[in-house]
Amino acid sequence: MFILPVAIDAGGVPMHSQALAAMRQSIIDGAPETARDLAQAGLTTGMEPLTAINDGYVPGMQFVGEQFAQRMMFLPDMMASAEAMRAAMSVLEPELKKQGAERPTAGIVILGTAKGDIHEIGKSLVGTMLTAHGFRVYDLGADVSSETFAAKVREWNADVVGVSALLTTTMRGQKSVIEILEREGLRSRVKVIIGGAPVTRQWVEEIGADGFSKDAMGAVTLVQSLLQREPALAQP
Ligand code: B1M
Repeated sequence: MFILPVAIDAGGVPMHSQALAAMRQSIIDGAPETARDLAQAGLTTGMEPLTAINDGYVPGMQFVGEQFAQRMMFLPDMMASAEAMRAAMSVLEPELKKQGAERPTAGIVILGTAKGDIHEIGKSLVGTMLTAHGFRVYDLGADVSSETFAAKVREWNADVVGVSALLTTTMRGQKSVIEILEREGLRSRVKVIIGGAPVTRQWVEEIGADGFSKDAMGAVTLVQSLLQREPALAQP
């Protein structure tokens, strides 16, 4: 069994730290019921949903990824962890969405994961955060063809299209979305943002995207900035 150390805040006082440590551990253990119960308990005790996600569940998922890379954990472990993450998000997501529900629409964003790529947790988190900040988000899911992205941009008159890719092999789907938008004369009317662990600034420049972000909150700042016609914020 893998155990992460308990985080202590700057003053040495454990703030929600046991709950956060348990949340991380529920992801590492691949325990959906525990993950869901802990999320519910966190909300009941006044924990912000974002704190639970960013300081509890996501670090657990990062740990699982590192273990997988070192062959200390295997595909079934990763699948169980993803299931636990989904269970936690099923509790936290509605809370986050509520926070954006009363605001007028800040813009229309289409999101999806590139063709051939079934990683969807990070992309869904980006969608949740955008929704919480007042954007109307159409989430196309995972393994989405470039043609579908373009068709939906046209159908929903989107302001922004966001393409996630977690695999080095599926990053080319991000390029292909831009190529199809150009071919169909849609590129000038929609901003294209990309994201996912392997995405770099160099890749953004190479394919001519409007920006990228390393995390979900960065994606919100990026979209806000792009829609204010300000220079794109791209994280290093
Ligand atoms: Co996969 N997987 N996986 N996997 N998996 C990775 C990505 C990997 C890095 C693990 C590793 O080797 N360390 C590796 C990719 C290596 C590479 O290409 N460089 C990998 C591999 C190899 C694979 C398979 C090929 C394994 C196999 O079959 N042998 C396979 C591929 C399947 C496919 O897609 N065709 C596979 C399968 C799976 C599962 C199905 C088991 C599961 C996905 C379940 C699901 O999503 N439904 C899974 C998981 C869970 C992971 C790891 C462990 C975690 C991903 C995750 O959810 N992270 C991952 C290792 C890792 O990332 N550390 C790994 C949590 C999430 C909150 O973070 O997704 O990074 P992330 O999203 C962040 C940012 O990237 C950013 O904001 C998000 C929130 O902060 N972001 C955006 C993401 N999208 C954005 C879009 C934006 C902006 C920001 O704008 C549009």
